[in-house]
Amino acid sequence: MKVALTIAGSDPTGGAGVQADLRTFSKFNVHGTAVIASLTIQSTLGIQEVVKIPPHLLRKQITTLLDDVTIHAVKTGMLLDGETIEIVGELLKKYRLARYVLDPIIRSSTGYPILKKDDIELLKKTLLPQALLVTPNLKEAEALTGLSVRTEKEMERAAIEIHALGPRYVLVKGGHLEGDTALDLLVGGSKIQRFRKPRVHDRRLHGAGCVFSAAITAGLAAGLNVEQAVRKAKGFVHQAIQSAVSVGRGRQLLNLTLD
Ligand code: PXL
Repeated sequence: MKVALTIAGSDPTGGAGVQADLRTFSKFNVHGTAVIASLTIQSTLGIQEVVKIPPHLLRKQITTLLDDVTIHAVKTGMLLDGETIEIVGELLKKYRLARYVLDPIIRSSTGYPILKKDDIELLKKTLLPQALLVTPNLKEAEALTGLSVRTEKEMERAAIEIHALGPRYVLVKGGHLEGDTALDLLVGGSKIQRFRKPRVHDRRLHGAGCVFSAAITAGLAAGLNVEQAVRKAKGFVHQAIQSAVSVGRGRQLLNLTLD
């Protein structure tokens, strides 16, 4: 059995965070393991509070699991501060986790701030160089580069700049671009590739980024290369968005129950 690991936040709605990651791993027939790095208190209406897991418990969760279980691919999601980032960076290295997808969560979809300026710098220094793939959305690409990232041209420039920081591949997600196409741009392996799907209008969503990076991670665990994993994940996310579900009064969640 292939095994994927998520090191991320807990989201009680099930739409994002480890809950969504585990369900996504299952859809790809990969066994899911999960280390909780932060707790969010939230509903579909937004985040009330976030709290980090104490560093010694984060470390112990990871070392206890990894001393036993072989992990074929790993993703990180909501890491709340510098101390958390340092521990994750150190342990990714120690356990030589090569198939690593970094979802650089800097703000939540509802605008709740997650990482401070210094934390972003630390993430760039300690996690980015270890990543096989990093998956910023437009806002995260702006925060990582200091550039404006609002057009296809600007996405390309930002992706190249982030690539120079050390990850093997960069996927800049253009889901929030203006227009009728959801364009994602993949830089790495000495080329630039574009992945397009028609935008699904009128959906205010929660968790799309988490599900996308989890789906890519599952594909990598199953043995796909980065390009294949991104293509398959994009199709999966597109379908899950098309049939998004309302379970509360706020944002819709991706439908992870499809056959
Ligand atoms: O969408 C980013 C995100 C990631 N992880 C957790 C979250 C959120 C957004 O709310 O709650 C746990």
